[in-house]
Amino acid sequence: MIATLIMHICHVLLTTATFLGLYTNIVRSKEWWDGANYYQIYPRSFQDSNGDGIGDLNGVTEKLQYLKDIGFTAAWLSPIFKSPMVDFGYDISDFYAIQPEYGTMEDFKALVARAKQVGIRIILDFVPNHTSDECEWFVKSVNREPGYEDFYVWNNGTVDSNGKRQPPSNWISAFRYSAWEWNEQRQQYYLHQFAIKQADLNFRNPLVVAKMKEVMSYWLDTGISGFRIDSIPFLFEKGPDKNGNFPDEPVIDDVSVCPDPNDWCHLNHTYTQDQPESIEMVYQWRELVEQYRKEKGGESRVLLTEAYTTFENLMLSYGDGQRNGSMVPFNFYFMTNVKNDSSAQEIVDIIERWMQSMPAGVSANWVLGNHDNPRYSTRLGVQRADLFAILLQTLPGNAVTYYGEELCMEDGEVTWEQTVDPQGCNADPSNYQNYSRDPARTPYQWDASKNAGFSTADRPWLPVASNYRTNNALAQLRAPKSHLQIFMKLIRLRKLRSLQDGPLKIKAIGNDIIIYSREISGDDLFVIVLNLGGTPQSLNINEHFNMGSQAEVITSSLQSAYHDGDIVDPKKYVAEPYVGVILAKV
Ligand SMILES: *[C@@H]1O[C@H](CO)[C@@H](O)[C@H](O)[C@H]1NC(C)=O
Ligand SMILES: *[C@@H]1O[C@H](CO)[C@@H](O)[C@H](O)[C@H]1NC(C)=O
Ligand SMILES: *[C@@H]1O[C@H](CO)[C@@H](O)[C@H](O)[C@H]1NC(C)=O
Ligand SMILES: *[C@@H]1O[C@H](CO)[C@@H](O)[C@H](O)[C@H]1NC(C)=O
Ligand SMILES: *[C@@H]1O[C@H](CO)[C@@H](O)[C@H](O)[C@H]1NC(C)=O
Ligand SMILES: CC(=O)N[C@H]1CO[C@H](CO)[C@@H](O)[C@@H]1O
Ligand SMILES: [Ca+2]
Ligand SMILES: [Ca+2]
Repeated sequence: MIATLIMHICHVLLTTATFLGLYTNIVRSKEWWDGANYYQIYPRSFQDSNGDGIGDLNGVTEKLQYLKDIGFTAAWLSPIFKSPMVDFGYDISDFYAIQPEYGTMEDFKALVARAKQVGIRIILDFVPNHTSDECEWFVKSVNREPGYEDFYVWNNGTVDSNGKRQPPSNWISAFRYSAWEWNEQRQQYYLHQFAIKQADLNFRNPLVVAKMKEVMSYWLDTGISGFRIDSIPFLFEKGPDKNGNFPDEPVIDDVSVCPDPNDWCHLNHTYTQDQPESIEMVYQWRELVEQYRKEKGGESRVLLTEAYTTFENLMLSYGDGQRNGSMVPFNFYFMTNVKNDSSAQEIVDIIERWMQSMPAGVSANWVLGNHDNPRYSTRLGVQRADLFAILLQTLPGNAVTYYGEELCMEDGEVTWEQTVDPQGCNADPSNYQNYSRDPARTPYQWDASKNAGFSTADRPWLPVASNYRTNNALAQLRAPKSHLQIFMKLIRLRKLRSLQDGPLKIKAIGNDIIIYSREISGDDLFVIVLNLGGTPQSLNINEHFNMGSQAEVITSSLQSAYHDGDIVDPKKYVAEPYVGVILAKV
């Protein structure tokens, strides 16, 4: 099966190179991580190699060639470390060990070796904010072992007028309810910004900072190409005052937005999020990877950072003018603000704001999905999924793809009984669908066989989405035109000089049309036209970008009537409903 898949990919690669002249102008990028194509693998859902229903490292290893054939530069793996799995690996109990159900250290080494062979860089998820309460460090901290006493954020709490113990502050966990949990043994509360079993490390303790740097160096030594760092805004909380008290957070200004007092959104997180020290840590980690390269050689190691935060903080995580930070601060500004009903002008503004606000010498990045959000095919409409793939891949800088987006996978159906995500389980049967992240985590759809070829188990850990028989990788490789083939072409195009380095000129026409050009002087002129709306629109492209008398269709959305290689008159162009198209001046 795998062999046939790969054969099909080779076939596709040979037959899609219609615009041959273009492929000669491929530029060498400045650093490998600049202008790259990143792929997020959720290992639990990617490929199960041993039939236990859970994706694993050997499964990933098997599929590295497939990712390379699609054209990805690097893959980052959601956490693979030892964990009781209450938050599916974001609750690490041993930062130096592999979770047994995912494989062994030997399997991991084989994965890295195979990745080097095929030319895909491996990036690991680094989860510094918290550890599992089953982590040895936490157990030592509970026992107040020397060196570990203040590894976590501990506090006595208070006693109310009825003599009842109360948490130190009103802080709420991102997964609902108090962020403080009483520990009987130590007779103190500890802080957990996420699940009860995810105890926040105390980054105000230099021993913790040093320990986490040790963890990073350990994994860099295995030959990985960098880290994706989790939950930056949560690293630091406001420290206690001289009496050891933590301040309450104010309720949000407009309570009607989130009336539920147990819900995280009820409070204004002035003390538990976005403390300036958190970004300072990112700068220190950048220094670590730079220093590592100086000492050990090899190519540059990348940092990608995860932060749902203000626009200003996202820009600051690139660097503050004095110090460098993240190479790829995930552009969640794009992901959260591009909505199903966004107008063309709104999307253009979102893109331009990022482009114009970045500090000098860094590159943009574009993200539309991850394991915490509904898939963008579902969110923005499957009929527009290719259009958004075209947008993401033709903007300047780095593109980030969540597994399955290249197939336009949609959210799967997960019942209350099947849901396992703590954010879903902490809700109730009537509203878990508003919280559970499981629908975006269903298994990869490889082919039309049992469990979409993901697993031979009777019951995979999450059900496979019901449309897998028609929507899967193999079917898309065999079809004359498919989401995957469009996607592969986009990745190849992105390597061209005009799309790597050409400035972006972008504008909205009316409510629905986004039009932009990418061109570097002396090279190809590309014009991209996206029709967000459901009605066809005629336009004279030359009023915006002069394409002369003829333009070639390089690629377009699946449902488009245009074919790759068609020659069109730019003065009388018809933008079809929900269709994106890339044109090149002939
Ligand atoms: C916390 O409680 C313990 C035991 O009651 C007490 O010895 C300690 O002084 C308290 N710590 C603070 C900071 O109040
Ligand atoms: C949170 O508090 C800040 C000031 O401390 C205020 O400017 C902001 O509007 C508040 N946000 C919300 C959502 O209430
Ligand atoms: C930051 O990175 C730029 C290259 O992007 C480099 O020229 C500069 O020296 C770096 N600054 C520091 C403080 O490392
Ligand atoms: C997106 O908007 C269209 C109408 O423009 C609507 O038909 C569709 O249901 C919406 N999809 C979602 C996921 O909200
Ligand atoms: C789910 O969220 C939507 C949109 O925020 C809201 O309209 C709906 O009432 C919520 N449903 C439940 C069951 O909470
Ligand atoms: C996008 C992302 O990685 N989100 C993670 C942030 O951190 C929490 C806790 O570690 C996870 O639950 C999320 O999945
Ligand atoms: Ca398995
Ligand atoms: Ca924290």
